Amino acid sequence: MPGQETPIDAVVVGAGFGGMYAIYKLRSMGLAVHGFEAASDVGGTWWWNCYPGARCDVESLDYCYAFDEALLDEWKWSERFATQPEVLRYADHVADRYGLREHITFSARVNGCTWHEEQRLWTVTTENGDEVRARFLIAATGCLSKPNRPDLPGLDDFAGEVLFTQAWPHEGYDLSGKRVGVIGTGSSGIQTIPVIAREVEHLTVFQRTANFTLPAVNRPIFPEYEAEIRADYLGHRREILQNRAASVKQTIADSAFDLTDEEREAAYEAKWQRGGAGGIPVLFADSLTNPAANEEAARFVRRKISEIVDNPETAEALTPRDHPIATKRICLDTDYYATFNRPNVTLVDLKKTPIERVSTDAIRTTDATYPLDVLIFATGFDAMTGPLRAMNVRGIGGHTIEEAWADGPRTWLGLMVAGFPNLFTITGPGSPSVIVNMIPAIEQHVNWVADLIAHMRKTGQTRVEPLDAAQEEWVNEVRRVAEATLYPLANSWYNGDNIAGKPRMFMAYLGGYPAYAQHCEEIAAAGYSGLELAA
Ligand code: N01
Repeated sequence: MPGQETPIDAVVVGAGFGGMYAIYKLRSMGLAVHGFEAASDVGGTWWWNCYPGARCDVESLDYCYAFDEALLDEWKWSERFATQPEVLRYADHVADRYGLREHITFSARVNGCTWHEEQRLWTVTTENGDEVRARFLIAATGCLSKPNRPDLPGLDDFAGEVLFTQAWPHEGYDLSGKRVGVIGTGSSGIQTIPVIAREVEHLTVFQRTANFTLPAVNRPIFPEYEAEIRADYLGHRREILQNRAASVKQTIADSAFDLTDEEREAAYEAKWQRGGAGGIPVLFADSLTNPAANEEAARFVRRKISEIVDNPETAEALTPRDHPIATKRICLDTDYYATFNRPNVTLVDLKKTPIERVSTDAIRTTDATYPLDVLIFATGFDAMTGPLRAMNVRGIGGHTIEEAWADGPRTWLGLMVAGFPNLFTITGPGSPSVIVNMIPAIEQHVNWVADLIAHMRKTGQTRVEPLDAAQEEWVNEVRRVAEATLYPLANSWYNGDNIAGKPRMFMAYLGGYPAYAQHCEEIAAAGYSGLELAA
C-alpha cells in the first residue's frame, strides 16, 4: 500500500483481466500504480463466477493476452472452451509471472472516488479505510460485476440455502440429494443447469424468458489446429483483430438469402454440429439487421428444441418467441435442452405462472408449490453502469456519475466521461466490450490509455477530459449504430431492461472491433482530438 501523503500516478480498481493488464502496462512505463480489488485474489469475473459448469464461450486459444509472446507461447489450454478453474489458473499464472499481486490490495472494495480540481488528483477510498491519491483513476471494474439479486416476496423467510452463481462458494457446495431451484436462464443458468441436474435429487428451473442457446461442442483442442496457430500466434491474433468480434471469423456470406433454402439449412446444421463462439447467428452478416434473415436462424433453433425435448409442452415453454435470436446475449451450452428430458427436472414457466411468494421451504407460484432445500439465483447483473455507480464516483464540483448518467451512460468512446477528468473506464459503456472478445478489447483500451498518459507526461499535461460535443457525438454514434440493428427489440441487460428503473439505452458499441480500434487510433494520430488537455 502506498503512503497516504504522497500521491501516486494511477489507481487501478479491479484485478480482473482489465486491471491486471493496466497495472502491468502502466508499471512497465515507470508509473507508480496501485490496485484495489474486492475479491481476495485476481481473476475478476472468473474469481466470482465459480458456479458448477462455468466455462468461457470464446475459444481458449483466443481468450488470452497477446501483449507478451512468451506468455502466449508458454500457456497451454486443455479444452476448446476453458472451464472457469482453468481461466482462473491462467489469471493466477499471469499475476505470478509479472509480480502483480504486490501492487494490489485485496479484499478492499472501493467505496469512494473523488476528483480534486485544484490538485488534479483523485482520492480513492475503500470500505476498509484505505485512502490513496492519484493523478489517474483507471476503473477496470468489469461490465458484469454488480449482481442483480431480485427481492422476491418472502425470500427472508426461506430456511434453506440461498446461493448466487456470481458469488458461488469457492470451497464448492454439495447439492447431492437436495431439492434445488434455479431462477434465471441466461448464460449462467444455462451453463449450470445441466451440471447440477446430474447431482441433485430434483431440480426445478424457474424460467421468466425462454432464451436461445446453441451447442458449444466443447472438446480437447485439435492438436493440428493448435500447431497451426502456434506457428505464428501473433500473426493469428492480428488476423482475428480484423474481424468484428475480435475472434475467429465465422461469417460465410453477407446475407442468409445469398444461399438457397437447402444450402442455408445445411450451413446451419453444419454450424450446429461444429459448435463454437457466436453460433448460428454469426454465419450471415445480416442476421442481426434483417428480421427475415434472423427469423431463418431462429426457426432452425426452434425446430432443434422441438426435436430434442421429448415433452411437447416443455419444448414449447423452452422455445423463445418474443425476441430475435442473439438480441439477448446468445448462450452456448452443453446438453441444456436435453436436460429437460431428465425425470428429476421440472420447468416452471414464470410468464404463465409467476412466483407469488417464497416460504420457509418452497416457492409458490400462481398454480403450484415447489418444495426446495436450496435456491440458486442466476439472475444476472446491473450491467456496465452498475459497477461504476457503485464506486460513488464524484467528478468536477462533486457531481456524481449517477447524476451524469441519469438518462443512461454518456461516455466518450466508452473510455472517458465529461465532467470526470483523468478517469478511464476500461471496456466501459459505449465501447465494443461485451459484444466482442473481451481480452483483446481490454488490451486495446489499456494500450490506448497508456499511450495517452505517455503523451501527457511527455508534453507536461496533467489533466484530460473529453469535450462535451465530442462525447455527444459518440453517444449519438453508438445509438445510431444500435438502431440500425435488431438488438433494441429485445428486453436485455444490453439495454438495461433487467434492472427496474434503469434508463433504456443500448450500452455497447455495435460497429465492431476493427472500426472502433481504427477510430481510436485516428484520434490519437490527430493529437487526441475530442479531448481537452491541460498543463
Ligand atoms: O445473466 P442474464 P447471466 N425473476 O441477465 C432472469 C456473461 N456470461 O448471469 O430474461 C425471474 O443473462 C432473467 O430473465 P429475463 C454473458 O455476457 C458469460 O446468465 O430478464 N427471473 C434471465 O433469464 C451473459 O449474457 C458466460 O426475463 C429473473 C436471468 O435471470 C452475462 O454474463 C457465462 C429475475 C439472467 O440472465 C449475464 O449472464 C455466464 C426475476 N426477478 C455469463 N431477474 C460465458 O462466458 C432476472 N431473471 C459462457
